[in-house]
Amino acid sequence: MREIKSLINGAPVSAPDAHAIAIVNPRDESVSGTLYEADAAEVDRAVAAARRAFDEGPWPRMPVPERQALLRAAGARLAEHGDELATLECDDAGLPMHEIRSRHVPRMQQNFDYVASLIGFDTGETLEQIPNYLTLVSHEPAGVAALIAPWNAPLALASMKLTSALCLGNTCVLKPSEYTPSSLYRVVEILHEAGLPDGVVNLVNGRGHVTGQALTAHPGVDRIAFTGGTETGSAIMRAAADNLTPVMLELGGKSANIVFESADLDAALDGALLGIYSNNGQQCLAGSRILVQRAILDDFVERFAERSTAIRVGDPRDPATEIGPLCYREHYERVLGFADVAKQEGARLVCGGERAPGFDQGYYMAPTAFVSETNDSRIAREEIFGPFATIIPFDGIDDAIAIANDSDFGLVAYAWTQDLNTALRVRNEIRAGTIWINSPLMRDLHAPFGGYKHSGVGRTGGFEGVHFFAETKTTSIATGDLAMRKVGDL
Ligand code: TXE
Repeated sequence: MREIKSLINGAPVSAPDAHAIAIVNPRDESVSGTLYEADAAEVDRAVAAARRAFDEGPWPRMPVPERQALLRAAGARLAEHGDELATLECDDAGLPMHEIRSRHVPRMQQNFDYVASLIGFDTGETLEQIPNYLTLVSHEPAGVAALIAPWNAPLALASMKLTSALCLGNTCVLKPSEYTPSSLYRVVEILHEAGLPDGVVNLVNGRGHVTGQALTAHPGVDRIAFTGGTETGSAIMRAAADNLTPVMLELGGKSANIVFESADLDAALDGALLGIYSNNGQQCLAGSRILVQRAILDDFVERFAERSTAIRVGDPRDPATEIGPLCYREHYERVLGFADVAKQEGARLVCGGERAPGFDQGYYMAPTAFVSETNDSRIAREEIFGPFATIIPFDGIDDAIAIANDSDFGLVAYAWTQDLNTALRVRNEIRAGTIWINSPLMRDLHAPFGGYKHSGVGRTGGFEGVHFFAETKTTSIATGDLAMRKVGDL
């Protein structure tokens, strides 16, 4: 049985009377360990450790080439532990093991390598256009970062936050989701084994309203980066407001995946299936509203149903599994509950809508799709965050763009068409942070990623993501004798 505590200055810590939470494996509902929750006092110790490492420790003062080498070494060491980390994550999150191993673990290493390269180019600016002045613009680490990670892809998402914060010399306190603490606990241990100085990465564990709230309201925190639900995002912004702590929020989505009649329909079908069902359907960038041009609707729906019902739902450790169990019971019940909502709303069942057949235990859901004639239904408006597609017919490009934009969210949009003008109109007129044309789920680490509207605040990735964790300093130096205006000189 695993024991998950806080890791402060590299050492496991927990109060004798800490609230204990069972860590449940969604595959069979067995208990695999215990999480000892950090209360406000323990969070305070973690922030103090990060503060000391920032104010006095070697990390922010380390020459860039040395910090680059340490980041690369840490990424490589984590990758060496890829099987171990993937197993821990699979057991907590229910994600297919082979997906974690082949996609999330390499992504984690790429995050370390990428920021190590990036900071080599963060050389500042020299401005010389105003005579007799030399002005320097430089970036300094902001201080202590609070990093709050979700449960749907802990290794891939938390490592992006960690690396963006660490690379400039910040220190941090990481709080994983209480449902998936195990892989990130091991990550923090491995970072210490790789030589990261004590206090640079501290870890606290616990529920959002206890540990998360204490961390985000803490006056010693200089930046907060969060990935999770939209309501939690606003709670965090409120908690940060008293201290005026800048926040970066990566929130939910209800993204349109638009299939035009001008599409390569085989590719569009593959892309639509991947867009909604990969990562067990639990991803912010899911193409969860599949908008299909009416002329091809019947054919598309028939083929979508055929492929969805053939998807292998099962034990996430089995290499043949394409969709594993959902992450935790309340979430599974909520996703399943949307099938009833859909029926009450008069949507047409295409496939699924029920627990996956053949399982007595575990949070397995059959790949599900409904056709909703309207974009005003709850299944078209709310983020469901599971293997649940809402298919919506449209008549022409104006209609498609209007439906796509008629959402509180604006994270991504996908469009499938062979017509250049259609693609460009989608690109220009859809209000979303990322647009994928004839392409599923592609993420270039150089490119900022984030949402319009309720999908988020700020961007991760590239300089924009890294500079969230920086203060920008401007220094002006007089380079010659200045004819200064004299005051009080009678
Ligand atoms: O996430 P929460 P939940 C969406 C998805 C899902 C819904 C709810 O629609 O159905 O959110 O999921 C911490 N102060 N996404 O409730 O609560 C929490 O402990 C500080 C989208 O499980 O947002 C965890 O570490 N922290 C998504 C993290 O926030 C708080 C990923 C995320 O959990 C807190 C996950 C508080 N007051 C869910 N309350 C995405 N964008 O990819 C909670 N937390």
